[in-house]
Amino acid sequence: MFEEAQYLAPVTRKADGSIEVELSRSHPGFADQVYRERRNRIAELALRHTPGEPIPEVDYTPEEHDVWRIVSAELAVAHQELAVAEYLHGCRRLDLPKDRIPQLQEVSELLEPLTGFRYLPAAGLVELREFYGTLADSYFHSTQYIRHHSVPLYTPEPDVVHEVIGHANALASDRFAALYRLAGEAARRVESREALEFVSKVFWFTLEFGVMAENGELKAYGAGILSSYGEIREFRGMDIRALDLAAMGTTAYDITHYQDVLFRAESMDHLEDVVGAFWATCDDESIARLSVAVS
Ligand code: TIH
Ligand code: FE2
Repeated sequence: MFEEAQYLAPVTRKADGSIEVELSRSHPGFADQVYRERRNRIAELALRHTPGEPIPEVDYTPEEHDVWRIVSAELAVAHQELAVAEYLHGCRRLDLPKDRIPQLQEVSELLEPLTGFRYLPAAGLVELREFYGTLADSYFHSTQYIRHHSVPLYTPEPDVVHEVIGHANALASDRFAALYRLAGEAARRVESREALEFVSKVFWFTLEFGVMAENGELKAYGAGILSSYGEIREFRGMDIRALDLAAMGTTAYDITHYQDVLFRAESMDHLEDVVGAFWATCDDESIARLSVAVS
């Protein structure tokens, strides 16, 4: 939840102190009063959370648990065929519930002994520097609501399916967790807004939407592909380009539809050597040089 932030529904406090999530007219839940009420309550919970305290529990409805059950079963099948081995390794280690939405506190407690990562609830937009910076401390800001039941295949809005099935399974792998941390360290190191955006775009085209060659086949490791059973069935037909820092850091993308440009790493080692090393060492100057190379 970060670049995605630009799509997130704004959260406002009304005069009477209550919290309102402003869904846009085009949101599938816009006309659904019950869903809107849920979103307001869940945002309120996140705002009440104090770091260090357990993450407040959401009393998900049977209908919401159904969405998780259906989506997670579909995705588990797709993952066997289309996800990279390192992600599947994370799935086996984390072993998420399939029949109900797990509480973020529970996800956090499953994850911490594996790689040290913990979850924090986010009511809405988390500022770029904050979202990435805290990755360096092994914290992942996560939304807690679930997508509207009318759009289980794909949502442009990050939800608990995306944050947990997409990201937590990756964060359960030591190798992916190390990459997330390096992205966080890079975000803390760079100073200019331009450099921070470059770092976040490299994250977008890798940990969010990255694909990888594996045994002669194209597999996905990006959380955004791995949480959408619409998109995961389509990514092999997209415009697949070679891994290229300058291109990833400067290519524009539209969050509201399937990503049509994807960058392919040749292996886990390749991803670590190029992107991991970039995040480990980049600064404003090196990023300015990379940006000039493509403009
Ligand atoms: N499109 C993803 C899904 O349907 O699970 C969610 C998001 C990924 C990245 C941004 S929003
Ligand atoms: Fe994400």
